[in-house]
Amino acid sequence: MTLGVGMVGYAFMGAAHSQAWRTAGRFFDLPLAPDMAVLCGRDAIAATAAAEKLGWRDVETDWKALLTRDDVQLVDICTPGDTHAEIAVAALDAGKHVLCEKPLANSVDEARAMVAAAERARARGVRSMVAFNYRRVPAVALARRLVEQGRIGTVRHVRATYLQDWIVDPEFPLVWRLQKGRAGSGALGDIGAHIVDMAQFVTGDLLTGVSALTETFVRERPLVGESSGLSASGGAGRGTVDVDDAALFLGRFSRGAVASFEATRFATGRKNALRLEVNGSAGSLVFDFEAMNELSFFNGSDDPDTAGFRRILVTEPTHPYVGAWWPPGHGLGYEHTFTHEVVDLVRDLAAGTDPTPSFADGLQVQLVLDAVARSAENGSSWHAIEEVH
Ligand code: SOE
Repeated sequence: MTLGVGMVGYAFMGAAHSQAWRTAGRFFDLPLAPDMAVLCGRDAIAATAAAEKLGWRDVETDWKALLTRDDVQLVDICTPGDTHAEIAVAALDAGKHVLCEKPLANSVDEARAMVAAAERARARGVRSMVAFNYRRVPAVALARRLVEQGRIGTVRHVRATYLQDWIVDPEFPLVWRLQKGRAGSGALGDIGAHIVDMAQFVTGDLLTGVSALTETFVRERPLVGESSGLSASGGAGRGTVDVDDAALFLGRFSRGAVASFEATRFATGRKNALRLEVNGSAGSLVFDFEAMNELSFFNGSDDPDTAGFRRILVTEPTHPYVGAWWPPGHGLGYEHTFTHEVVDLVRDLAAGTDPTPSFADGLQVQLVLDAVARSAENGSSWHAIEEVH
């Protein structure tokens, strides 16, 4: 039996999801065979070329056409955040399963509407998932397993950073990720969402409150393409940046752990540096995406003479997902996380179980992002420090 997929959007995430749909059934035993039926993009010529390159059979230029195609049972949303809610709600109401890229939406209200649609659809056996792919890094899934087993005891500290530097150049143009109307926020929603979800996933706990600051270092950038007319700021071909370049926040988890988060696009030299450290009463775990096949583990009950962070090579067949790929020691990459996401989704659809992370999980992250933005806006907890002369 096949699962017909229609994908909307074909840029970075579209390419990553296409690779996942192409490979999932070739490395994992799946109860449904993904059929890459149709790619949807507004520009017919570009979408046709992308479909050819990425392996999609047909092309549509209007996403609404996917909702009436008999060869589409699942809509995969790989578009900027400003279209997630409209497409997901319509697809679910039309009886199509939905995989939606992160963050779930650009606002809490949109996310709530998506959760409501997901719950309506679930009652009819139509399911949904939000694509926080880093949950499916084997080392991250192992970290969650170890925390669940109590191997680090009670969680005291969570320390998460996601550092990039792709817009340090002030002449980098005002692309959609830098426009609030398209992306909802800047680094906060784009990469901050990942570390919020990962921290909650690994600890199995939820944030109950945050205190935050955000910063926009470069407030005007060149406009891109046809929009390079007079900009809001008056300069020819330049536009105002209305999103955060960096977001830093402190948080508390429901079971008492305290946390620090940093998401920035101005960590010069850091390209996609995602790191999570969890300190517990009996040990610690550290995941570093730049060494994504490893997990560092400190066992507090080790002999002090020989204690230290142990480097676990997460490539054994007993580790999550790894057994389907290569022999121990060979390792996986960023793209494999999307394949694992699709594998779990397809297995849930065939079993009639709810995929995770759910839209409700996505809403929970959206609530954290919203709290961070509100805290940063009103600076409620900020205490200025006088300068000693
Ligand atoms: C940002 O540049 C970005 O592409 C995110 O949008 C992705 O979610 C992340 O996996 C890589 O960086």
